[in-house]
Amino acid sequence: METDSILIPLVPWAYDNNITPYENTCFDGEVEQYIENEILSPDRKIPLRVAKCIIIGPVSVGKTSLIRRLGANGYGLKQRPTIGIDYWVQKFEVLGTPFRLQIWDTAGLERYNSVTKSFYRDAQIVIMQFDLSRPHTLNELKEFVRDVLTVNQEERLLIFLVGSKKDLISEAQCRVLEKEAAQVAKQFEAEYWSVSSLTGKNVQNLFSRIAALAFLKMIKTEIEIKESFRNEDSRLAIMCPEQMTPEPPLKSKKKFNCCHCNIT
Ligand SMILES: Nc1nc2c(ncn2[C@@H]2O[C@H](COP(=O)(O)OP(=O)(O)O)[C@@H](O)[C@H]2O)c(=O)[nH]1
Ligand SMILES: [Mg+2]
Repeated sequence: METDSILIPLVPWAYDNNITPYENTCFDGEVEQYIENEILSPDRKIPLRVAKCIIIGPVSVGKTSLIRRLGANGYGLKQRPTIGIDYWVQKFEVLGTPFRLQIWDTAGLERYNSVTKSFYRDAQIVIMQFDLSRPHTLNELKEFVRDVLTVNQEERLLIFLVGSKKDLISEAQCRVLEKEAAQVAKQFEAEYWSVSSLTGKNVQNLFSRIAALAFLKMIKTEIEIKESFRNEDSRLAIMCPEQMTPEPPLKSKKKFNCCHCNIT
């Protein structure tokens, strides 16, 4: 185990089970079995699974602070500065399997409306962030989301709507804003979270939930692909003997292979 990883033995709870399209999600028997047999089997090298997570939203809603707060918890978050875009890597260990979230930040480019397509491209997770202490930022978010969806296919994305700076508002104000946010979350099929990067409230829970759902989605896709190969193999094995046109007799006795049929 890597010492600086966040451990995820179970899928963490959603912030509010009524504001998520991913309710009742868990690591089921099929996933556990796949991990045990295909990933953690001693004779296999474990490939590193990485998911790209982008954080979008208006200037000053606290995007950079959210990532920094995750790093400040003392886990293995590393900053990788690039031109115009920063990305950080957070290590996780999900059900004993190493997993990484690559978290991309716009590095202030949103100010000039010049976030490039490469920022959005191939993202598996989108965090749409607004500032609970400036409710108009919730509406401003919609424009950013449109850009993401034009570059990525919607069904590939896990979407999270995050209201930040919870420490600046009262519980009563928070409840009102969460009702509004729930409607936007529904519109984009997103899961909602209220967080504070100042106090750290819910920051690690949010990213653990993101990592668990992203990992689960990746493993489910791997299982599906493996299943489809297995089905294709058995289909070919059935088709092969009947579809072979008889070969003329061979002069020398030679062995050759056709799919899975050994014909001598
Ligand atoms: N009180 C409070 N201030 C915050 C919080 N998160 C960020 N800020 C402040 O909001 C301002 C903008 O934050 P920043 O992370 O740079 O926003 P970005 O432009 O979206 O990356 C900074 O002054 C932060 O200190 C929070 O959770 N609570
Ligand atoms: Mg920033």
